Amino acid sequence: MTAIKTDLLSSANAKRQQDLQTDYDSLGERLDRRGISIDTIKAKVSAYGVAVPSWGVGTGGTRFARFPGEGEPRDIFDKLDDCGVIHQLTGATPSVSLHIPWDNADANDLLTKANEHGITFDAMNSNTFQNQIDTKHSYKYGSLSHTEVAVREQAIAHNIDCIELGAKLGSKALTIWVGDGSNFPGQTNFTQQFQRYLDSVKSIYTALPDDWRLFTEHKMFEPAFYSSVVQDWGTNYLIAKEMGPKAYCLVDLGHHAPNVNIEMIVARLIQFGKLGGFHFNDSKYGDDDLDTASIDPYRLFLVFNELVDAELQQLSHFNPAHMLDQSHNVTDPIESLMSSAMEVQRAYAQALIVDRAALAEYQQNNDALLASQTLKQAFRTDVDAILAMARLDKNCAIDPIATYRESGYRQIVAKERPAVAAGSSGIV
Ligand SMILES: [Mn+2]
Repeated sequence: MTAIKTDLLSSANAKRQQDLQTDYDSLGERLDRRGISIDTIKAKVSAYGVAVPSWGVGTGGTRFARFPGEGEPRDIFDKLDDCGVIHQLTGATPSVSLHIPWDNADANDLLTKANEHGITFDAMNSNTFQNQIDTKHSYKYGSLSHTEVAVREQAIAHNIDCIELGAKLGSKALTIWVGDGSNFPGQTNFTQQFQRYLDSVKSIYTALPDDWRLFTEHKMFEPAFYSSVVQDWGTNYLIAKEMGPKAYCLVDLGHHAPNVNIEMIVARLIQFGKLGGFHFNDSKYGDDDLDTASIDPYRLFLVFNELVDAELQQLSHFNPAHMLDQSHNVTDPIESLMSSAMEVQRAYAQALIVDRAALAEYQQNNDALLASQTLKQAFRTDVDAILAMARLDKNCAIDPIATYRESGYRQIVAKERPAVAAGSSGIV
């Protein structure tokens, strides 16, 4: 199934193609002077993909309220349709990450729908941070680290269910989501709580197929506000280390205190073979779940600078999973996700054109100013034409957001999908 009509896409591209060619040739000439082949960069960008979270295509919200948009997806099949549009127009999001039980459905039905859109399934995400209709025990006081064994066993069993469904879908990773922590000093014994968590994760790890990876994600706060059981990258690294070679750390850009040097955390995890991947988003104050690169595109570029450096070294165990994880409270989620996927590609392209030989020499000679300027030169380069040409080559949209608006997709699905009540908050 093609969600956006191909003749509409072709005519939208035809209007923009001549200008794009001029911009691409001009950038190619400038990069050539720096010894960089624009076509090589384009090929790498073209092969790059970032996974879309199924929950991202619904409107998010805060603890205050959620304001659903028109044509909200009603179930996982609507969500996969929306994900299909994002990939059709950007060519940058070949896979979708499911969250269970929100997205529970028959594996064959899920595969059929994904195949219609030419997309695959990325990491499976478990949910033991809220009670579900069929959960016997409550997660109010935690899940994998709960004081009661029955709650822990229920949470472990849920994670194993996620692996079993994922195995049928071709997924190769499980990301464990927990809300465990505490809200008051003294509420929990830090050591015992973490030990219970480790023991539970070990049970999940043991059930993991040999060709799967286990991802854990650190988060400084929320939903627990005094302490989180996996509060920082140090604890996250300890988990991966304790579990074994299939366990890796995820870095969610929003899960750090303001001003934390995230690119350095990334470098440390790469150095010790434990970088599992990313949840891309941005933040201004805390875990705001803002659109990727909407606040600090330079930080995203600096993260990719570390990734490209590792890619060039061809390190073993370096195969990070890339996913968007953000909350769209005031925008059309499809537009935000397309824009964010392109921002991630932009940071990658900019990092690819860093003059690494020059950088290494400036570092060796302690030339701080020119080392910094070398990164800035790449960051300041407008690589739009590279991304757009990579899209055009794949029959995607030169301008995905304009084409999406011209298609009227949102208005069409708004008629097919009746509005849902704005009851629940949209924490993601
Ligand atoms: Mn996340």
